[in-house]
Amino acid sequence: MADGLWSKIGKGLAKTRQMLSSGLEALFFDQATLDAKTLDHLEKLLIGSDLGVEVAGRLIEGLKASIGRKEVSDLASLKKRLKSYIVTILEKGVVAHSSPPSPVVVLFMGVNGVGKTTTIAKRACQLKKEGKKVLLSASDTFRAGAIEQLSIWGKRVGADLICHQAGADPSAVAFDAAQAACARKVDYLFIDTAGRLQTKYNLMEELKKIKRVVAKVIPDAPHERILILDATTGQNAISQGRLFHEAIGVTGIILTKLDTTAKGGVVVPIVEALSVPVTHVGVGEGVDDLIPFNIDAFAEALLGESV
Ligand SMILES: Nc1nc2c(ncn2[C@@H]2O[C@H](COP(=O)(O)OP(=O)(O)OP(=O)(O)O)[C@@H](O)[C@H]2O)c(=O)[nH]1
Ligand SMILES: [Mg+2]
Repeated sequence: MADGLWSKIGKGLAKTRQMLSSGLEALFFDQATLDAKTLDHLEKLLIGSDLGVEVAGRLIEGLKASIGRKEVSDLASLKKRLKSYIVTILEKGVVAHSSPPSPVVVLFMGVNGVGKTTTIAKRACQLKKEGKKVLLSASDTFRAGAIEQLSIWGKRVGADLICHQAGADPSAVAFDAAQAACARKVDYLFIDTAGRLQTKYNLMEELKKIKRVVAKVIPDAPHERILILDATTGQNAISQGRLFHEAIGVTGIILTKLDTTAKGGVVVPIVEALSVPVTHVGVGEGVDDLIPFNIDAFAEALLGESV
Protein backbone atom coordinates (compact mmCIF):
# COMPACT_ATOMS: atom_id res chain seq x y z
CA MET A 1 0.00 0.00 0.00
CA ALA A 2 1.26 3.49 -0.87
CA ASP A 3 2.98 5.34 1.97
CA GLY A 4 0.51 8.23 1.78
CA LEU A 5 -2.47 5.96 2.31
CA TRP A 6 -0.72 4.08 5.08
CA SER A 7 0.02 7.23 6.98
CA LYS A 8 -3.61 8.30 6.52
CA ILE A 9 -4.87 5.07 8.07
CA GLY A 10 -2.30 5.57 10.82
CA LYS A 11 -3.48 9.14 11.32
CA GLY A 12 -7.13 8.14 11.18
CA LEU A 13 -6.63 5.52 13.84
CA ALA A 14 -4.25 7.58 15.96
CA LYS A 15 -6.63 7.90 18.89
CA THR A 16 -7.58 4.23 18.95
CA ARG A 17 -3.98 3.10 18.54
CA GLN A 18 -2.76 5.46 21.22
CA MET A 19 -5.22 3.96 23.67
CA LEU A 20 -4.70 0.33 22.72
CA SER A 21 -1.02 0.27 21.87
CA SER A 22 0.23 2.43 24.71
CA GLY A 23 -2.07 0.50 27.04
CA LEU A 24 -0.43 -2.72 25.89
CA GLU A 25 3.03 -1.28 26.40
CA ALA A 26 2.13 -0.04 29.88
CA LEU A 27 0.86 -3.52 30.73
CA PHE A 28 4.17 -5.07 29.83
CA PHE A 29 6.15 -2.33 31.50
CA ASP A 30 4.48 -3.09 34.83
CA GLN A 31 4.31 -6.83 34.55
CA ALA A 32 6.83 -9.06 32.92
CA THR A 33 4.46 -12.03 32.79
CA LEU A 34 1.15 -12.72 31.12
CA ASP A 35 -0.77 -13.76 34.22
CA ALA A 36 -4.52 -13.69 34.86
CA LYS A 37 -4.39 -10.10 36.12
CA THR A 38 -2.57 -8.89 33.00
CA LEU A 39 -5.08 -10.66 30.78
CA ASP A 40 -7.87 -9.03 32.73
CA HIS A 41 -6.37 -5.59 32.05
CA LEU A 42 -5.88 -6.52 28.42
CA GLU A 43 -9.55 -7.51 28.08
CA LYS A 44 -10.57 -4.11 29.47
CA LEU A 45 -8.27 -2.38 26.96
CA LEU A 46 -9.80 -4.30 24.06
CA ILE A 47 -13.33 -3.49 25.21
CA GLY A 48 -12.24 0.16 25.67
CA SER A 49 -11.23 0.35 22.01
CA ASP A 50 -14.71 -0.95 21.19
CA LEU A 51 -13.85 -4.39 19.95
CA GLY A 52 -16.92 -5.42 21.94
CA VAL A 53 -17.31 -7.69 24.96
CA GLU A 54 -17.87 -10.82 22.89
CA VAL A 55 -14.93 -10.41 20.53
CA ALA A 56 -12.63 -9.30 23.37
CA GLY A 57 -13.67 -12.32 25.46
CA ARG A 58 -12.92 -14.66 22.58
CA LEU A 59 -9.55 -13.05 21.90
CA ILE A 60 -8.58 -13.49 25.55
CA GLU A 61 -9.64 -17.16 25.55
CA GLY A 62 -7.58 -17.70 22.41
CA LEU A 63 -4.62 -15.94 23.97
CA LYS A 64 -4.81 -18.11 27.08
CA ALA A 65 -4.48 -21.18 24.88
CA SER A 66 -1.54 -19.64 23.00
CA ILE A 67 0.17 -18.73 26.26
CA GLY A 68 -0.35 -22.31 27.45
CA ARG A 69 1.39 -23.53 24.29
CA LYS A 70 4.16 -20.98 25.00
CA GLU A 71 3.51 -19.24 21.66
CA VAL A 72 3.00 -15.88 23.34
CA SER A 73 5.47 -14.59 25.88
CA ASP A 74 6.27 -10.94 25.15
CA LEU A 75 4.65 -7.81 23.74
CA ALA A 76 5.74 -8.47 20.13
CA SER A 77 4.32 -12.02 20.07
CA LEU A 78 1.16 -10.85 21.82
CA LYS A 79 0.57 -8.13 19.18
CA LYS A 80 1.24 -10.59 16.40
CA ARG A 81 -1.33 -13.00 17.82
CA LEU A 82 -3.92 -10.26 18.32
CA LYS A 83 -3.35 -9.05 14.77
CA SER A 84 -3.92 -12.50 13.34
CA TYR A 85 -7.21 -12.88 15.29
CA ILE A 86 -8.42 -9.49 14.07
CA VAL A 87 -7.45 -10.21 10.46
CA THR A 88 -9.27 -13.57 10.58
CA ILE A 89 -12.49 -11.93 11.75
CA LEU A 90 -12.27 -9.12 9.18
CA GLU A 91 -11.69 -11.59 6.37
CA LYS A 92 -15.16 -13.01 7.08
CA GLY A 93 -16.56 -9.99 5.27
CA VAL A 94 -14.52 -10.39 2.08
CA VAL A 95 -16.56 -11.12 -1.05
CA ALA A 96 -15.50 -12.10 -4.55
CA HIS A 97 -15.80 -9.36 -7.17
CA SER A 98 -17.30 -9.88 -10.59
CA SER A 99 -17.09 -7.40 -13.45
CA PRO A 100 -19.10 -4.24 -12.64
CA PRO A 101 -22.48 -3.58 -14.26
CA SER A 102 -23.01 -0.35 -16.18
CA PRO A 103 -24.13 1.88 -14.64
CA VAL A 104 -23.26 0.75 -11.13
CA VAL A 105 -26.08 2.00 -8.94
CA VAL A 106 -25.10 2.67 -5.34
CA LEU A 107 -27.59 3.41 -2.58
CA PHE A 108 -26.11 5.21 0.44
CA MET A 109 -27.97 4.96 3.72
CA GLY A 110 -27.56 5.47 7.45
CA VAL A 111 -28.81 7.40 10.44
CA ASN A 112 -28.71 11.21 10.66
CA GLY A 113 -25.42 13.01 10.38
CA VAL A 114 -23.14 9.98 9.97
CA GLY A 115 -21.49 11.42 6.85
CA LYS A 116 -23.54 10.01 3.94
CA THR A 117 -23.47 13.09 1.74
CA THR A 118 -19.81 13.88 2.41
CA THR A 119 -18.83 10.27 1.69
CA ILE A 120 -20.74 10.34 -1.61
CA ALA A 121 -18.75 13.44 -2.60
CA LYS A 122 -15.47 11.80 -1.57
CA ARG A 123 -16.22 8.61 -3.55
CA ALA A 124 -17.42 10.58 -6.57
CA CYS A 125 -14.22 12.61 -6.49
CA GLN A 126 -12.08 9.44 -6.42
CA LEU A 127 -13.98 7.91 -9.34
CA LYS A 128 -13.80 11.12 -11.37
CA LYS A 129 -10.03 11.02 -10.93
CA GLU A 130 -10.12 7.49 -12.40
CA GLY A 131 -11.92 8.95 -15.41
CA LYS A 132 -15.40 7.64 -14.51
CA LYS A 133 -18.65 9.49 -15.08
CA VAL A 134 -20.72 9.86 -11.92
CA LEU A 135 -24.34 11.01 -11.57
CA LEU A 136 -25.88 11.96 -8.21
CA SER A 137 -29.51 11.47 -7.16
CA ALA A 138 -30.68 13.97 -4.53
CA SER A 139 -33.09 11.56 -2.83
CA ASP A 140 -32.80 13.31 0.51
CA THR A 141 -35.76 15.57 -0.11
CA PHE A 142 -36.54 15.78 3.59
CA ARG A 143 -33.81 17.72 5.41
CA ALA A 144 -33.74 21.44 4.67
CA GLY A 145 -30.68 22.29 2.60
CA ALA A 146 -29.86 18.67 1.72
CA ILE A 147 -30.42 19.12 -2.05
CA GLU A 148 -28.29 22.24 -2.12
CA GLN A 149 -25.53 20.56 -0.09
CA LEU A 150 -25.32 17.71 -2.62
CA SER A 151 -25.53 20.12 -5.52
CA ILE A 152 -22.57 22.14 -4.18
CA TRP A 153 -20.54 18.94 -3.74
CA GLY A 154 -21.52 17.80 -7.24
CA LYS A 155 -20.22 21.01 -8.78
CA ARG A 156 -17.04 20.81 -6.74
CA VAL A 157 -16.20 17.22 -7.73
CA GLY A 158 -17.60 17.39 -11.28
CA ALA A 159 -20.66 15.14 -11.00
CA ASP A 160 -24.10 15.99 -12.43
CA LEU A 161 -27.13 16.02 -10.18
CA ILE A 162 -30.73 14.92 -10.63
CA CYS A 163 -33.08 16.60 -8.17
CA HIS A 164 -36.70 17.48 -7.57
CA GLN A 165 -38.08 20.03 -5.17
CA ALA A 166 -37.77 19.73 -1.41
CA GLY A 167 -40.50 17.45 -0.06
CA ALA A 168 -40.78 15.41 -3.29
CA ASP A 169 -40.95 11.60 -3.23
CA PRO A 170 -37.35 10.34 -2.82
CA SER A 171 -38.03 7.29 -4.99
CA ALA A 172 -39.40 9.44 -7.83
CA VAL A 173 -36.07 11.30 -7.84
CA ALA A 174 -34.19 7.99 -7.88
CA PHE A 175 -36.39 6.74 -10.75
CA ASP A 176 -35.59 9.81 -12.87
CA ALA A 177 -31.93 9.57 -11.92
CA ALA A 178 -31.81 5.89 -12.98
CA GLN A 179 -33.30 6.79 -16.37
CA ALA A 180 -30.87 9.68 -16.78
CA ALA A 181 -27.96 7.42 -15.77
CA CYS A 182 -28.83 5.04 -18.62
CA ALA A 183 -29.48 7.81 -21.15
CA ARG A 184 -26.24 9.64 -20.31
CA LYS A 185 -24.26 6.38 -20.16
CA VAL A 186 -22.66 7.19 -16.81
CA ASP A 187 -20.48 4.67 -15.00
CA TYR A 188 -21.94 5.26 -11.53
CA LEU A 189 -25.20 6.50 -10.08
CA PHE A 190 -24.97 7.49 -6.41
CA ILE A 191 -28.25 7.86 -4.51
CA ASP A 192 -28.11 10.10 -1.44
CA THR A 193 -30.87 9.45 1.10
CA ALA A 194 -32.15 11.23 4.18
CA GLY A 195 -30.79 10.19 7.56
CA ARG A 196 -33.17 7.81 9.31
CA LEU A 197 -33.35 5.93 12.55
CA GLN A 198 -33.17 2.22 11.92
CA THR A 199 -36.15 1.75 14.24
CA LYS A 200 -38.54 3.98 12.26
CA TYR A 201 -40.76 1.66 10.24
CA ASN A 202 -42.02 4.20 7.68
CA LEU A 203 -38.58 5.48 6.88
CA MET A 204 -37.18 2.00 6.41
CA GLU A 205 -40.14 1.26 4.10
CA GLU A 206 -39.25 4.40 2.13
CA LEU A 207 -35.76 3.03 1.62
CA LYS A 208 -37.19 -0.28 0.37
CA LYS A 209 -39.37 1.65 -2.06
CA ILE A 210 -36.34 3.47 -3.49
CA LYS A 211 -34.73 0.06 -3.99
CA ARG A 212 -37.82 -1.34 -5.75
CA VAL A 213 -38.33 1.66 -8.00
CA VAL A 214 -34.72 1.79 -9.17
CA ALA A 215 -34.90 -1.91 -10.05
CA LYS A 216 -37.80 -1.12 -12.42
CA VAL A 217 -35.38 0.91 -14.56
CA ILE A 218 -32.21 -1.13 -14.06
CA PRO A 219 -32.76 -4.79 -13.09
CA ASP A 220 -30.62 -5.85 -10.08
CA ALA A 221 -30.07 -2.22 -9.10
CA PRO A 222 -29.10 -0.86 -6.64
CA HIS A 223 -26.08 -3.12 -7.07
CA GLU A 224 -24.36 -1.75 -4.01
CA ARG A 225 -26.18 -0.85 -0.82
CA ILE A 226 -23.70 0.98 1.33
CA LEU A 227 -24.36 1.57 4.99
CA ILE A 228 -22.54 4.54 6.44
CA LEU A 229 -21.71 4.16 10.11
CA ASP A 230 -20.18 6.77 12.39
CA ALA A 231 -17.28 5.19 14.29
CA THR A 232 -17.90 7.45 17.27
CA THR A 233 -21.24 5.69 17.86
CA GLY A 234 -19.32 2.65 19.09
CA GLN A 235 -21.32 -0.48 19.85
CA ASN A 236 -24.62 1.17 18.82
CA ALA A 237 -23.35 0.97 15.23
CA ILE A 238 -23.79 -2.81 15.42
CA SER A 239 -27.52 -2.66 16.16
CA GLN A 240 -27.92 -0.02 13.42
CA GLY A 241 -26.08 -2.34 11.06
CA ARG A 242 -28.30 -5.32 11.90
CA LEU A 243 -31.58 -3.48 11.25
CA PHE A 244 -30.46 -1.86 7.98
CA HIS A 245 -29.12 -5.21 6.85
CA GLU A 246 -32.43 -6.95 7.61
CA ALA A 247 -34.40 -4.30 5.73
CA ILE A 248 -32.24 -3.68 2.67
CA GLY A 249 -29.44 -6.24 2.51
CA VAL A 250 -26.28 -4.23 3.04
CA THR A 251 -23.44 -5.07 0.63
CA GLY A 252 -20.75 -2.83 2.12
CA ILE A 253 -20.00 -0.62 5.07
CA ILE A 254 -18.17 2.68 5.18
CA LEU A 255 -17.06 3.73 8.63
CA THR A 256 -16.64 7.50 9.01
CA LYS A 257 -15.00 9.81 11.55
CA LEU A 258 -12.31 7.30 12.55
CA ASP A 259 -10.08 10.35 13.01
CA THR A 260 -12.18 11.68 15.86
CA THR A 261 -12.49 8.60 18.06
CA ALA A 262 -10.61 6.01 20.10
CA LYS A 263 -13.39 3.53 19.29
CA GLY A 264 -11.98 2.41 15.93
CA GLY A 265 -11.89 -1.20 17.10
CA VAL A 266 -15.66 -1.29 16.47
CA VAL A 267 -14.89 -2.28 12.85
CA VAL A 268 -14.15 -5.79 14.06
CA PRO A 269 -17.46 -6.67 15.80
CA ILE A 270 -19.43 -4.98 13.00
CA VAL A 271 -17.88 -7.18 10.32
CA GLU A 272 -18.22 -10.16 12.63
CA ALA A 273 -21.93 -9.47 13.25
CA LEU A 274 -22.96 -8.74 9.64
CA SER A 275 -20.42 -10.67 7.55
CA VAL A 276 -20.36 -7.64 5.27
CA PRO A 277 -17.06 -6.02 4.22
CA VAL A 278 -15.90 -2.56 5.20
CA THR A 279 -15.02 -1.01 1.85
CA HIS A 280 -13.67 2.40 2.92
CA VAL A 281 -13.03 4.43 6.03
CA GLY A 282 -13.46 8.17 6.51
CA VAL A 283 -10.56 9.87 8.25
CA GLY A 284 -11.45 13.57 7.98
CA GLU A 285 -13.78 16.15 6.51
CA GLY A 286 -11.78 16.86 3.35
CA VAL A 287 -12.67 15.40 -0.02
CA ASP A 288 -9.50 13.27 -0.02
CA ASP A 289 -10.10 11.87 3.46
CA LEU A 290 -11.63 8.57 2.38
CA ILE A 291 -9.40 5.55 2.04
CA PRO A 292 -10.00 2.05 0.72
CA PHE A 293 -10.11 -0.38 3.60
CA ASN A 294 -7.17 -2.72 3.84
CA ILE A 295 -7.45 -5.43 6.47
CA ASP A 296 -3.75 -5.86 7.10
CA ALA A 297 -2.95 -2.16 7.23
CA PHE A 298 -5.94 -1.62 9.51
CA ALA A 299 -4.89 -4.30 11.99
CA GLU A 300 -1.34 -2.93 12.01
CA ALA A 301 -2.50 0.66 12.45
CA LEU A 302 -4.70 -0.48 15.33
CA LEU A 303 -1.96 -2.26 17.21
CA GLY A 304 1.10 -0.23 16.23
CA GLU A 305 3.20 -0.28 13.09
CA SER A 306 5.73 -2.89 14.10
CA VAL A 307 3.45 -5.94 14.00
N1 LIG B 1 -13.93 14.25 11.20
C1 LIG B 1 -14.71 13.72 10.26
N2 LIG B 1 -15.88 14.31 9.94
C2 LIG B 1 -16.65 13.76 8.99
C3 LIG B 1 -16.26 12.58 8.30
N3 LIG B 1 -17.25 12.27 7.41
C4 LIG B 1 -18.19 13.23 7.54
N4 LIG B 1 -17.84 14.13 8.48
C5 LIG B 1 -18.59 15.33 8.92
O1 LIG B 1 -19.84 14.93 9.48
C6 LIG B 1 -20.81 15.95 9.30
C7 LIG B 1 -22.08 15.36 8.70
O2 LIG B 1 -21.80 14.97 7.36
P1 LIG B 1 -22.92 14.76 6.25
O3 LIG B 1 -22.22 14.20 5.07
O4 LIG B 1 -23.74 15.95 6.07
O5 LIG B 1 -23.78 13.63 6.97
P2 LIG B 1 -25.15 12.97 6.46
O6 LIG B 1 -25.16 11.56 6.95
O7 LIG B 1 -25.33 13.20 5.03
O8 LIG B 1 -26.20 13.83 7.31
P3 LIG B 1 -27.81 13.88 7.09
O9 LIG B 1 -28.04 13.97 5.63
O10 LIG B 1 -28.24 15.11 7.84
O11 LIG B 1 -28.38 12.63 7.71
C8 LIG B 1 -20.15 17.00 8.42
O12 LIG B 1 -19.71 18.06 9.23
C9 LIG B 1 -18.96 16.26 7.80
O13 LIG B 1 -17.91 17.12 7.46
C10 LIG B 1 -15.01 11.94 8.67
O14 LIG B 1 -14.59 10.90 8.16
N5 LIG B 1 -14.29 12.57 9.66
MG1 LIG C 1 -26.91 13.98 3.95
